[in-house]
Amino acid sequence: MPVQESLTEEARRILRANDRGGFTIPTAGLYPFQWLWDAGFTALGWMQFDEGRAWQELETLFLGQWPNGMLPHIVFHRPEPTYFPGPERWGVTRTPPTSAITQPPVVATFVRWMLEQAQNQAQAEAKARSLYPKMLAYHRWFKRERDPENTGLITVLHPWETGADNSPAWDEALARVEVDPALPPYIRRDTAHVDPTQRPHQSEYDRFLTLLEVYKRAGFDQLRLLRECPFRVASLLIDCVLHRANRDLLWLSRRLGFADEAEIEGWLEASQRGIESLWDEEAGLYFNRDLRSGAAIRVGVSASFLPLYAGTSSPQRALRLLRTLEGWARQVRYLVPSTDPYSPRFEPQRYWRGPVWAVVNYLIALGFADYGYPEMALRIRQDTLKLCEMTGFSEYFHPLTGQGLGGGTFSWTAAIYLAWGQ
Ligand code: 9YW
Repeated sequence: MPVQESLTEEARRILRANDRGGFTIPTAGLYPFQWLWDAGFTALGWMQFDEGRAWQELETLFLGQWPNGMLPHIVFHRPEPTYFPGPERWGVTRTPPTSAITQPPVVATFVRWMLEQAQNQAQAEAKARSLYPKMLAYHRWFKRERDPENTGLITVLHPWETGADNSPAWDEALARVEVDPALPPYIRRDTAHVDPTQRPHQSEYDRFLTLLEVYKRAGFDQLRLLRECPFRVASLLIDCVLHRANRDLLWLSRRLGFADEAEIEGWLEASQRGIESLWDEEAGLYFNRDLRSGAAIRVGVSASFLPLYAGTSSPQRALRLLRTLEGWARQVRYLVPSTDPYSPRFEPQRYWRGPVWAVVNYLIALGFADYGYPEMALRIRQDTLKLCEMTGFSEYFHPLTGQGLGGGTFSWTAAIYLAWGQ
């Protein structure tokens, strides 16, 4: 299915309109800052028509990196009252202000892809070389502060870190977080921009914000939070994205002549083991894990297919995943719903509880292609392009009707259209 010229133009127009000078906001009003994994996808979109601007997106993102290597999930480059919680609520006194948690670490993978496809190789190599030590510091932070016992799985401390905030996978773990009775009052901004039926519930939001108070009380000390944080999960999105990012960091290390191979290979061995321990033979899927109880979180989500993208699955498991997704495809019109459509928790219009997200589709399709299933990869690509063509570049889409949901004129959806159109 060829992409439409006029929509390619529209996608570029969206990136330009959301450009705030060096960083691209996901969408005006709802998300007026720079988000970590959005920046990766968006850079790939820029790469299709303005390489210099693409590299700048990542350079600007790293202005928010902490001295300990952590790359925060939001960089608040300049004040914007339309979003909550902003920098005051996070209480991080840095310039630029940032949040205190991270997000799926896609950057090293995008740097590799950008270097591979750059027309201007000299520029790309110089940029990749200057980003490399920062990415290495970030990945070292993950290992040192989020997997100090070398379990092969990263401990995630907030649903926002997973990128899939209100996924039903977090329901029980989040319900165990007792809402802080002294939680400072707040006014949500998200439901002023988007229909509340497409957004998380209030009870979830209270817990999201309670966790911020927990971090502040712990002085953002990660090792202390590994013991004390009431929300601790292993997230397939984080682990699989990090595994692939480490493979790509290893590739970059070799390509650019750095000497960190042994260290990165050690991480990969551990995460290979960790991710494969999340396999569930009966369900034919990978499940997230609750690290407080140690139990598998037995609800299928779109991230359940990401070990293909990571490259950790065996061919047998890959075939089971294919069959599982074919089953899901009988229940919905557009792939890939963010929650198993057979699950009683499936809500086709609510955020990460059912709708289709273009960025996750991109990763899942790559995984199926890597394992020798080009038909499934093509089906996912075609569904994604069709959704954009039918209803525009929405934040997410209804998997039964194709309706565009959440915010409109969304940067990472436009970026995927550009990247997939090539
Ligand atoms: C929030 C920006 C972000 C994404 C997340 C998505 C949502 C809400 O929007 O987060 O308030 O941070 O869940 O994955 O990066 O697009």
